[in-house]
Amino acid sequence: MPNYKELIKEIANDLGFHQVSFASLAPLENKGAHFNQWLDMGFQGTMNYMAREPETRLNPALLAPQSKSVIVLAVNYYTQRPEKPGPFHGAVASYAVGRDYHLVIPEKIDLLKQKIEQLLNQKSQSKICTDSAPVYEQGLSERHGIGFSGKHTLIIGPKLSGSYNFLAELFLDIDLSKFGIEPDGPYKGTCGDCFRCGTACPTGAIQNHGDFFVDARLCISYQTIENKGAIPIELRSKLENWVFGCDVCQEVCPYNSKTSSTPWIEFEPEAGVGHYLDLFSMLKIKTQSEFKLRFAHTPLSRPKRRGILRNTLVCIGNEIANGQDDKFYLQKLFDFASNEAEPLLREHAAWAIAQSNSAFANDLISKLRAKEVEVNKIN
Ligand code: B12
Ligand code: SF4
Ligand code: SF4
Repeated sequence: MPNYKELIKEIANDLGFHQVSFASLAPLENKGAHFNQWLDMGFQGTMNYMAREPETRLNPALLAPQSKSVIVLAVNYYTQRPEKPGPFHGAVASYAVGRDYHLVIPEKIDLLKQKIEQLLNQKSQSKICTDSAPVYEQGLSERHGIGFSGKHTLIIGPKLSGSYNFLAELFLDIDLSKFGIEPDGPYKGTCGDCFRCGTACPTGAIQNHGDFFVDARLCISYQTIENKGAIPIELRSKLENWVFGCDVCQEVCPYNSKTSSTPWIEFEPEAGVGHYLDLFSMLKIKTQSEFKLRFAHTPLSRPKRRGILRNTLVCIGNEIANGQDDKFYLQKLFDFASNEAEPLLREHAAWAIAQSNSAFANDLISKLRAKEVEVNKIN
């Protein structure tokens, strides 16, 4: 019999997936306690979907009951971050600079599926997941050799392929064991004594409670992407310049020091929003439909206009706090706050103005108070 495992790995590698593992559908029993501890500590915040269907998350067979096999894949999304173009530019996390991976990855996996069907001469019902279903993607990846879990909780691949990777799964109703394909074992890697990610994290989100966890409520990625309400006042300055997501724990990781660039043009900055957003130009987007036109094909569509403009105002406020408080910028914020219909955005704009101690800023704040705009000044 041909070595089907190697042949399928070669096909997937040629498509750009640098890590390919054959996984078992058996429950992730050893991960149950860890996952439940994370939920018990409330670290999921308002991501209620994380508490739904815990049985499915820990038992991949329940997700696609007709499946007999699952292939786990990793693809690199990294492109080098250029210097910040100037003041009032907010940083977009690397995973989001190009086209939305929820759109790109399934297309590529569908190609892989067709090629597998040709190779095995067998049609298959399939299910493709990438951050889109209750699958414990990191647990599955860890158990079957995609990489090991770093203290920042992300999967780090072998041979310095690092952590700037998306994870994805192809569930098939073909019994691959009939083709001599058995599940892959774990890859053994370790962080050793390193805790650079935890030390560098601006908010202390990476925590050791016996196991390492991320308290999502403190994570800038959660606050800028998943949180639908106000950014907590005490976290606003910690967002610094991150307008969408955060890469700090990955930037400092030694396993990312030799990361190469993504093999797919879809993940290059030209295919999406790029590494930085011009913050004041974001404030010109007046409606959700205008926002959708510009961002629908990118991961930034998730928090909608309301979420992205809220983040934008926090980043502007942080630059103002760092001395960029010319009257010109403060006046622009005032005009925005005076004309914006959304109370959440008016409050964040007032907060941004209040980061300046100038007499001009104080005057604008008084005017906003007179217009009954909520003002939170403290940091
Ligand atoms: C919820 C979620 C979030 C939440 C919570 C993150 C978290 N760490 O729990 C928030 C919104 C904060 C988030 C942020 C990000 N996310 Co996210 N997220 C998810 C999601 C949907 C579930 C993750 C999960 O199950 N969390 C629950 C907790 C309990 O799991 P865990 O703690 O990570 O468990 C592992 C470790 O703790 C570790 N572990 C356990 N014990 C011990 C002990 C030791 C000693 C060590 C070292 C490790 C260790 O083993 C566990 C299994 O691997 C997955 C997609 C999916 N369906 O799985 C994507 C996913 C994890 N996210 C992803 C990405 C890219 C990100 C960001 C980098 C995006 C960004 N740049 O802003 C950040 C990274 C922040 C971080 N350091 O985690 C990728 C990660 C790819 C990879 N290489 O691992 C995923 C897999 C999506 C995908 N399909 O590619 N995310
Ligand atoms: S993404 Fe940023 S805030 Fe979240 S754990 Fe990593 S460094 Fe901390
Ligand atoms: S920075 Fe250090 S501790 Fe954190 S994931 Fe990388 S190797 Fe592990």
